Amino acid sequence: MKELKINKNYSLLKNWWETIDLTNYEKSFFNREIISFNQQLFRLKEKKIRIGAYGKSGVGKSSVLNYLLKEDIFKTDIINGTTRKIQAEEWNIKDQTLNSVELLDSPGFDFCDIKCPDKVYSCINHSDIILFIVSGDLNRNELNEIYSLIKDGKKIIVTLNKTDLFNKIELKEIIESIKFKLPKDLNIPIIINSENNLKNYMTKIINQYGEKLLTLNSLQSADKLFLQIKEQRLKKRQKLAQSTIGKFSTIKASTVALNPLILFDIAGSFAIDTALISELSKIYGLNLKGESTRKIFKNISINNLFLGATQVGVNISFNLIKKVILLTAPFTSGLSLVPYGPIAIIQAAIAIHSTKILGKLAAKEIFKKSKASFIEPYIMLQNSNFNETEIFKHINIYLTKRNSNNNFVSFLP
Ligand SMILES: Nc1nc2c(ncn2[C@@H]2O[C@H](COP(=O)(O)OP(=O)(O)OP(=O)(O)O)[C@@H](O)[C@H]2O)c(=O)[nH]1
Ligand SMILES: [Mg+2]
Repeated sequence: MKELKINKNYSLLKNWWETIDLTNYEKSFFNREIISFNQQLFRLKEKKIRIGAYGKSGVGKSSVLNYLLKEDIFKTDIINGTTRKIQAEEWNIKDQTLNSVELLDSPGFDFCDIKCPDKVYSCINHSDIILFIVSGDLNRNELNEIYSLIKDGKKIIVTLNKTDLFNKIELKEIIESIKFKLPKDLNIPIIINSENNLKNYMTKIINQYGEKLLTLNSLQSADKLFLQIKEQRLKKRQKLAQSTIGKFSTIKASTVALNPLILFDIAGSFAIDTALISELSKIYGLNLKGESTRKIFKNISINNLFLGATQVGVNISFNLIKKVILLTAPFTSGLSLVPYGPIAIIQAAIAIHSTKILGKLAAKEIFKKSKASFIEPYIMLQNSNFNETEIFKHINIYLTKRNSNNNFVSFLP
């Protein structure tokens, strides 16, 4: 049964990824993220979980991993900055569902001589579990790093190393202080690295939840990448949509201004409005026609009656003035055209203004329609059953943060 679930998620994700259809520009722009995600997808397929060690220089990251491996694989030294780049090693533990466990060693985040600190963070950020290693109470920098990992929705296990340097009372105080500094609602585990404590804890977590942590992290990585791609696409479309709306408002303004004697041409203006909606829908990849554009138009008109009320009022009063001018024209023999100039200009201005509003609202409607049309990693993540234990609280944090940060409205015209 368990086997099936990871396979199913893998094929869903893979199929989704194939529908994204990246442009060459996107491929080069998101190159690093795409590589990382492909690796994540590969690890999901191979059922290979990744655990990354992260922390300050010299806290004993390499030593802790060697302790788990029961072998001195990673170089350790009393001098800070021993580890200069990310290194991986396989950890053989007995597990029924996962095929392998990969341990990742990293340079200290505070070590000033690393070539690409961003790359280290990003690499660690793609781990399914992060062992945040400390050798005493948390300082401000460590806390900042932990908080950004939390914000990124990562699963963190704080590991307290070098415990032999403290007596029992000191150790208790340190743990209390760390607990106090960490967010209470997340219940981040603090595990002491002594004897087989960490190894037993990690083995248990991996055996019980490894498969799920790997799957959820893959969905999360997909969602993060998708958000970035989506944002960039929306920004590009925003420019195109803005110029299209501009073009249509000019057309409308000129028809109104060219035809000043005809009272606001509702049929003509409706044709322009629906053509605009249809153009906008093409920009947002929906390609709406006939009935659907009319529906959007109707939705907007009904929803925004109040918003447009003042406009309608202005229109009516100008139309009245026009009517009066028209009626009086034969008697004044053309004199009535004198005050007509400014009215045409105002009407044109109203046409521009209302077309812009219509365009903006239509884009919002079209964007709403274009959203939930296929299986997205976000929907898969939301529908996953991860509420049952304390282990997956980071996913809830991720989903909450994601929804408050990404409404995309600011990227619409
Ligand atoms: N007393 C004590 N020393 C330790 C412990 N673990 C590691 N050390 C020592 O701490 C020093 C640094 O250990 P490393 O494992 O190289 O630390 P690191 O975090 O990988 O350091 P960088 O790679 O430089 O960032 C070494 O001299 C280790 O022998 C421990 O549990 N107790
Ligand atoms: Mg090291």
